[in-house]
Amino acid sequence: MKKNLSIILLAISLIINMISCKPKPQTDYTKESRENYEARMKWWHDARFGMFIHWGVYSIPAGEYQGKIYPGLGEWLMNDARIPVNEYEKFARQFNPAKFSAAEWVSIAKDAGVKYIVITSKHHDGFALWGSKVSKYNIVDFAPYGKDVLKALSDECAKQGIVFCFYHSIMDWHQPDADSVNWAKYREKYLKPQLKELLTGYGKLGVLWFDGEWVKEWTEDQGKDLYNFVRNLQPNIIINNRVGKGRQGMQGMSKDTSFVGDFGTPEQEILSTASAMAWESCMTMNDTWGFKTSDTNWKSSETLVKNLVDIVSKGGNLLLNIGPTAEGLIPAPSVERLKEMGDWLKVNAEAIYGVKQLKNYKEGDNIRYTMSADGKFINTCILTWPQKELNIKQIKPAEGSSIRLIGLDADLKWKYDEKNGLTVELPDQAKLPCKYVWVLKIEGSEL
Ligand code: FHN
Repeated sequence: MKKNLSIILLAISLIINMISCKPKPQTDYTKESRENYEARMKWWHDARFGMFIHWGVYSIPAGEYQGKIYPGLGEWLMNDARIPVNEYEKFARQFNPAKFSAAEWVSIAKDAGVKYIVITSKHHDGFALWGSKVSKYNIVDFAPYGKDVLKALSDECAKQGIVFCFYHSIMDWHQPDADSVNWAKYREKYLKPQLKELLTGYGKLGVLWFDGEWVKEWTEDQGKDLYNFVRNLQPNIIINNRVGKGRQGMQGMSKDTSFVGDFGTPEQEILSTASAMAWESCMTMNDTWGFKTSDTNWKSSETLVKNLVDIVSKGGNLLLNIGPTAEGLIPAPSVERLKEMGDWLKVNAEAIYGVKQLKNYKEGDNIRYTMSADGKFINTCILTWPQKELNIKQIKPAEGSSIRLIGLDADLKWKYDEKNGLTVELPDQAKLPCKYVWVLKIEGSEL
């Protein structure tokens, strides 16, 4: 009797085991409803401003190899200087960013008004910034530093309320299997297992930002498969269009909606007009992504703020890059610019975060519009100060609307008629609340 009972119990436990070990059916997320897609994208649309971080072994040579400064991008040095894998590995052996502080990086981002951070978990050179079990070519096992910087950043982002995201290169200059003969093996035994580590070891991620998809081995079908692989591990994650083959060069938007990916990725460009597709411009502050000592061609803070305003008025996001040094420091010119952007955003936050797009997002070259989420207020962003008054034709103020310059506690005098439009008397320049791009908040509607 006792024996029979144990056999029955054993059989039950075997059945339970079989059921729980059965692979979970994979969902095809490329068939998601529009409603679901929009709900998933909401935080990202509201965020508007992200920080891109290109950091890796290339920050050691910083654009120079064997006494020669290479003209290309800092992070492309391995390719541009034709550095053999075993030679490049010597840089990895030295990677010891002793001054890296996750708390400081995230504070700088937070203070700049950034809402999400996208860091290169692996760039084209194949070096992993986390303690990967798939390959020893990583910051914990291969470099003297020996610590997982992604873990430190992910913990710090959670603490400071910043959404944490990864950039990941599909192509790989280090992995021997990443060639046309062994591509399937590289994809299944290396690329996906590494991604699984990232998607299961760092909490809830905001975005997976793929790149390096232009290699001939990569196909749209593989892109769709990878998209589903990622979303089956993190269903609410957002994935850029470089997961597939849709993007059209640096303009970055997908050829059409049949291509996989949640948003377009113009690179070093701002779309010339708004788009029905979600998009994010990724841009550098100088001319390189990865740190390069000789690159001092910094954009001014004014240009960066104007770019942000222009992008947001057209319904896009800005992903602004920093390239930290080999010591683990954010270059001083970047820190300075981020601080100035943060100062501007502290005053003008309501014109940027969570806003909606107008049908006509601009008026002439000097005005960009955004609209409050409830549709009640139009933010009129003035790019060049017009002195005494501003005349605009595309906005009709609500009767009795008080018109104010954001950051200045005073009602401005205005008049409106159908023929001449809206004329607002502007405050004295000495009283302005910021150094560039001023915003008039108008209760009213678009004509
Ligand atoms: O080759 C990369 C480059 O190094 C950098 O990462 C940029 C960022 O968008 N993307 C690639 C080129 O499209």
